[in-house]
Amino acid sequence: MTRHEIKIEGMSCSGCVSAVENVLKQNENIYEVQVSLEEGLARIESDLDISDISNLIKQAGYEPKLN
Ligand SMILES: [Cu+2]
Repeated sequence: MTRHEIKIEGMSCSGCVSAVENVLKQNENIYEVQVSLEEGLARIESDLDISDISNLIKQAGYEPKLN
């Protein structure tokens, strides 16, 4: 299990946070999700690759920013 911090663009309200959290929490290989609207940041504990997590965030309609 790895801890990831992923910057996310496009979140503007708590509904956006919920949308991102929900799509991530539905994945059985993601164990912990904390999304901060203020920081535009998701903190995730998961067995998934960062690219797989990014795709889930895109599916929710937001743009992950990888360094
Ligand atoms: Cu919103």
